[in-house]
Amino acid sequence: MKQWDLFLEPYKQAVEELKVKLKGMRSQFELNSEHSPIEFVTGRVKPIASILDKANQKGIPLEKLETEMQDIAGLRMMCQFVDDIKPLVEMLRKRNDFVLIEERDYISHKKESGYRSYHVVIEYPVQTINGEKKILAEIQIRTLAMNFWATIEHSLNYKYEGQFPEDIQLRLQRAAEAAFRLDEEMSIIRNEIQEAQAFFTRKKEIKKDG
Ligand code: 0O2
Repeated sequence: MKQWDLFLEPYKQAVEELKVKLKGMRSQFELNSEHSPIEFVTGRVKPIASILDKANQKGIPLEKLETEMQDIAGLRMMCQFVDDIKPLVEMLRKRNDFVLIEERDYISHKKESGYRSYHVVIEYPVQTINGEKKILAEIQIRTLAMNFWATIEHSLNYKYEGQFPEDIQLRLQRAAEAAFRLDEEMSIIRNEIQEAQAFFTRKKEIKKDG
C-alpha cells in the first residue's frame, strides 16, 4: 500500500495544482466580464482498482504505468458550447507550465459507443522534495451535453461491465444523437443565450455594488 501511496503522490499533487490553474482561467474570464468558455472543472486520481483493471485490459506492465497510462491524473473542463472547445485547447497549447504531447479529437471522430469529447495529454512537471518529476495527465474537454451522456454511459458501463443489453445499447445511441442535436441547437441560439447571461451578470453586479 505504501508503494501505491508513493507512486500516486505526484499525481495527486498534479491534480490539485491543475484544478487550481484551470479554475483560475474560469475566474479570469468572469472578472473580465467575458463569456467563460469554462463552465466547471473537475479532477481525480484514477482509483487503484481502475488502474489495475485498465493495465490488465490493455496489457500494460505495472512498471510501465508512468509512460503508458496517460490518465492516472485526469482533469475535465466542461463548456456550454461546442465552439468553446477549440479556443480552449488553443489556450492550453500556449501555456508554458505544461506541454501538450497528444490530442485525441473524439468530437470530429466520435467513438463507436457514441462518446464525444476532446482529449489532450500533457506532460506536467511536479516539484517534489527529490526534485522535479514530469508526469502525464489527461484533460478531457467537453460540453455539458457530452458530459451528461458520458456520465450516464459510464455508470451503465460499470453496471453491465461493457456488455449492454440490446435495448439499452439502442437507447444510449439515441441519447448520444439527442445530445449531439442539443449541442447543435444551443450553438444556433448561442448569441441569444450569451446576451441573457451578460444581462444577468450585470444585474447581479449592480445589486452587489449598490
Ligand atoms: P475512467 O473511469 O473515466 O477513468 P481507451 O480506454 O482505449 O478508449 P485510452 O487510450 O485509454 O482509450 O484513452 P482515451 O481514448 O483518451 O480515453 C480514456 C478515457 O476517456 C476513459 O477513461 C473515459 O474517461 C473516457 N472515455 C473513452 N471512451 C469512452 C466511452 O465510450 N464512454 C465513456 N463514458 N467514457 C469514455 P477510462 O479509463 O475508461 O475510465
